[in-house]
Amino acid sequence: MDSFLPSPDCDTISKTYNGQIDSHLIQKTNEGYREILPNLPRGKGWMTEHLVQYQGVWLTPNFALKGLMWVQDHFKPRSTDIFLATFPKTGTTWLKALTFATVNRTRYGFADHPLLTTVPHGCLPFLEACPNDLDGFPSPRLLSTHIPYTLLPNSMTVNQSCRFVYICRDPKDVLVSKWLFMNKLRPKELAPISLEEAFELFCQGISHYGPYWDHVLGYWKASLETPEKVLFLKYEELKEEPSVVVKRLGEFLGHPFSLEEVSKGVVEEIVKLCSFENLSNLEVNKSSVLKLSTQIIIDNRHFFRKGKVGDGKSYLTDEMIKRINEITSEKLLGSGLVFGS
Ligand code: PAP
Repeated sequence: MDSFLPSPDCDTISKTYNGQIDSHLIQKTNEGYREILPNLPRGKGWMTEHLVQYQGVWLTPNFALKGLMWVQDHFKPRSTDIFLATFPKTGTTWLKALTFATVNRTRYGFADHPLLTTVPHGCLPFLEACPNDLDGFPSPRLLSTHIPYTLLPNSMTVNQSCRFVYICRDPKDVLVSKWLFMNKLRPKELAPISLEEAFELFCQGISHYGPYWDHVLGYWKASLETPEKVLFLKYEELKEEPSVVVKRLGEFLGHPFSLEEVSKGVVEEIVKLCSFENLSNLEVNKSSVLKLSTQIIIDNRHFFRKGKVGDGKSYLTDEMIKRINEITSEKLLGSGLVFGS
């Protein structure tokens, strides 16, 4: 199978969104975008000055909103597509690495694996960022998205047998990881946002692709209704028992590990290759950058901070922890989904 997809040409993507490549469909999305933008509710941004609320979700007014509108209007899914769906800072980088390594395990040796020289985000394209490029990609396509399940077009969720792998994480760790990350990316002319401010915004749901709890619940419910289509994972479980989760991942993706592979330690090799310790110490992840658009260029090292469970609590006051736990219990009540304390 041929799943190693080259990193999208992000310069092209950004030109596309800026209207410099004059495709009819891009123009249509841009027209719709210009029409709705002025009337959308605004909230304070974490990385950009503002976020806007569209169909109940908070998005950056340029990149994320246009990306969502494009996907809803024009994306053509294939029944073989596999999407890694995440809310930012819940384990996207790790899940990308594990999925890529699992699906391509017969193709690459562990000594000269693409993940040793390419940031996981470069191995697996971001759906919202590459509208023009995807048609030419071979099947099965491995793509990632931050779009909430409920906002995906029916062509992805109902009419096709696309599969989704979702990973969630304790909201306290998501909040703190996100706050530290976004302040690094926030332009110098905007004052950094304080933890108190970030906390308030997060609790009100005003964060990229937020509210967080709605995002999680959308995929959680879909995983209960159609478990063959949506695999729901937790960052904490992955930390606790990575080999068990990787085996589940292989099974779900239609690449189950054989007894021989298990006895030869292939699962453990994948876990080791994709571990925080390994990836964060690679030269490419210490010194290269990811160009998501002409405006958004991110140092790869920012995707690897601590990679720990429970680190959020060391930044938050007892009062903050209590409040966020209460919101979480309230929002998840009756869903069957729980996070640790
Ligand atoms: P993104 O949304 O910007 O892609 P994402 O990868 O979802 O970020 O989340 C980053 C978090 O995952 C960071 O958590 P921290 O801030 O609490 O440390 C990052 O350190 C962690 N992370 C990245 N790679 C790994 C990995 N291989 N194993 C475990 N955690 C990881």
